[in-house]
Amino acid sequence: MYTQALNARDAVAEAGPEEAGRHARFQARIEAEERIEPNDWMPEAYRRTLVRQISQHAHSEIVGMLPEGNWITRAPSLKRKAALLAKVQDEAGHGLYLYAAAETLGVAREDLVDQLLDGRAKYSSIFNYPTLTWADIGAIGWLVDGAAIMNQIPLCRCSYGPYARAMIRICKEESFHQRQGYEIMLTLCRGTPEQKAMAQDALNRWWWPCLMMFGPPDSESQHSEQSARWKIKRFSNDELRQKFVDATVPQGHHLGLAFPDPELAYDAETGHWRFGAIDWEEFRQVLAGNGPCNRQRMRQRRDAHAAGAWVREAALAHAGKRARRASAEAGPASAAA
Ligand code: BYC
Repeated sequence: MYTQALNARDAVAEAGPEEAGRHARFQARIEAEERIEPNDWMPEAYRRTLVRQISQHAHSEIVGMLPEGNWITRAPSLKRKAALLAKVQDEAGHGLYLYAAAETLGVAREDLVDQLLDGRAKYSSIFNYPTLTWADIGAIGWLVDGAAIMNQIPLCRCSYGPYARAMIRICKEESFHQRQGYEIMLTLCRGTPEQKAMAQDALNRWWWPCLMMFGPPDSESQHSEQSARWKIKRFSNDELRQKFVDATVPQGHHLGLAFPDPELAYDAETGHWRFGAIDWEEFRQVLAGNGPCNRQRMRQRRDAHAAGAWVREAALAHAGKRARRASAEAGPASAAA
């Protein structure tokens, strides 16, 4: 546990007084709530942590397009199809802002994408579950985007400037996604008994995986302590999970749905909803590549990447041509300057 934190501290202790002074000044800036910007000095471990988290976040947005993309051609009306298309496009945009934020840390987007495609980088466990009915699109918006917002609002105050600024726009769009999902659930719950049963079935299947989105319990979270010290994380995995449960249970009851957890109960003393034990073995299996859809998702991403190769080549050739034309037009004057 906390090996990364110990290693980071040991490395500083061994590095001598000058290095230790730099680390102390960096930590003082963090404590003073200053934003760290790309050209500022930062500990290598801070940079690595951000590259890991931001790139995995970007991959999640990109892989996250697949379960919903599955329903674009089968949305029940033109209005629903247009909203779903726009949501999936927003997710592509979020992936791009996040890759751009990661690039400010000196990594190449191509390398990050390779890490996803060859299985070295993780993406959110939640996107390895199937979307079996239209109600799953409602449940994803309501629950998955709801969980994402809970996790991401504090990231708007993350100590690293480019990540924090990207999150502000992402959160605005995610809250619209959450509302469109809840509205789908509301429509189904006010519809026929079959539609309500479909909504209930979606809640039954998505509830527990959504609680896993927040990551392992605090007692097993390797990165939390150091990330909290660096103010990358403002709340622990368990704190955010509890906030999500507290916010979501009344919303489910308003829909007239039951949560698939016999132990779910309101604790008047603490003001929180208590919930049953999470199946962490299922989480470990999904992270190990053995979830219901891991192989399908990675196959689809690899195929899409290969199919898009000509677009990337054409865009690079076009950019090269424009750059050559601009430098020819600028002519010798620009060379002299
Ligand atoms: N799935 O020490 P911990 C979205 C990994 S996209 C997979 O607690 P940390 C959306 C973790 O990476 C949602 N892996 O880590 C898109 C670490 O492994 P590595 C994505 C997980 O970083 C489209 C190990 O477990 N959101 O919202 O302190 C449509 C130990 O964990 C998961 C983000 O990425 C998981 N669920 O905390 C709709 C938010 N949980 O890296 C919606 C940004 C943990 O050492 N990320 N792991 O190999 C974070 O806030 C943090 O990285 C986490 C984990 C809370 C996720």
